[in-house]
Amino acid sequence: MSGEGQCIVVGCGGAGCNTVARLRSISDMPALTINADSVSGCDIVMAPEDVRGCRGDADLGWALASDFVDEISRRIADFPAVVVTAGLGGGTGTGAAPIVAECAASNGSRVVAAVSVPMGFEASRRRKALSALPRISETADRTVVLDIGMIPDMDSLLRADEAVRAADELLCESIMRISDIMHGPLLSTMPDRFYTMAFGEDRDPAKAAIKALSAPMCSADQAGRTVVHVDRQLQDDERADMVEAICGRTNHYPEVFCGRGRGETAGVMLFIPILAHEVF
Ligand SMILES: Nc1nc2c(ncn2[C@@H]2O[C@H](COP(=O)(O)OP(=O)(O)OP(=O)(O)O)[C@@H](O)[C@H]2O)c(=O)[nH]1
Ligand SMILES: [Mg+2]
Repeated sequence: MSGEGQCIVVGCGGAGCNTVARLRSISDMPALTINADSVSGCDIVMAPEDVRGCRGDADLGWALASDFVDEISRRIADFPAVVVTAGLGGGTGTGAAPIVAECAASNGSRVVAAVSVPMGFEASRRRKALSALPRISETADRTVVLDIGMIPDMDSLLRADEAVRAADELLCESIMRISDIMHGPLLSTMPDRFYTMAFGEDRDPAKAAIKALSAPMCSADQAGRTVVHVDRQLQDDERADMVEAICGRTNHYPEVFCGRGRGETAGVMLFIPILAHEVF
C-alpha cells in the first residue's frame, strides 16, 4: 500500500474494524484493520487460531499489539497522516489504538484519533473507555470523541445495535472529513486537543448546519472555534447564509471547509471543541 501524500485509517478491535468496513464500502481511502479475533478476516490478526478477542482485557490488547509494533509501523510508514479509530471500552481496540498512535507518531506522521465511548448502560465499559482516553490523546495530535450515549434520537432507539450502526455512520463521516482537513492546516484549524462531532443533512446547507447544531453533543454556547466541513462546494450566497446561521447560534465565526461533492444534499459536519474535564 503506497501512501504518498495520503491519509490512512487504522481500525482497531471489533468496532474499529466495522467502521473501516463501512468506510471501505463508500470510499477508496487506504485502510488497515487490526483485531485479536482469528475469524474476523482483518488485515493484522494479533491472535492464534481459535482466539476470539481479548474479552474486555485492555492490558492484553496492549500486550498483543506491542508484539506487532514493527508490522504496524511498516504498514503505515508511507502515510503522512493517520486516523486511528476504535470503540473504546473493550479489550482489543482500547489496548491497540494507543500503540497504533505511537507507531504513527514515531514515524513522524500526523495522528488523529477518532474514537467512540460506550453508552451509559455499558457502565463498566464506559469507565474503562474514559480511563483509556488519556493514553491515546497523549500521543495523538487531536482526538475526536463520539459519545454513543449522545447520539441524536437515542431515546427513540430501542436496540443497541441501531445505536452502534448510527455511531459507525457518524465515525465514517467524520473520518472522511478529517482526512480532507489533514492535508491542510489541521493543527491551526483545530487548535484544541479534543473535539466531538455533530452532523446534519439538508438541500440547504444553512438548514443542515442548524440540524447539526441541535444535536445533543453540540452545545451551541460552547461551540467556539467550530470547524465546519461541507461535503460539496458552496455558492457564495449559500456559504454566507450557512455562516450567518452558525454565527447566530454560536456567536463565533466558523472555519469552513468544502469537500468533494456527493449528491444534491449538503451534509454538514461540525467539529466542536470539548474540554478535557468534560470527557474524563
Ligand atoms: N462504532 C461501533 N461501535 C461498536 C461496534 N461494536 C461495539 N461497539 C462499541 O465499541 C465498544 C468496544 O467493543 P468492541 O470493539 O467489540 O471491543 P474490542 O475492541 O473488539 O475488544 P474485545 O472484543 O474485548 O477484545 C463497545 O462497548 C461498544 O460501545 C461497532 O460495530 N461499531
Ligand atoms: Mg472484539
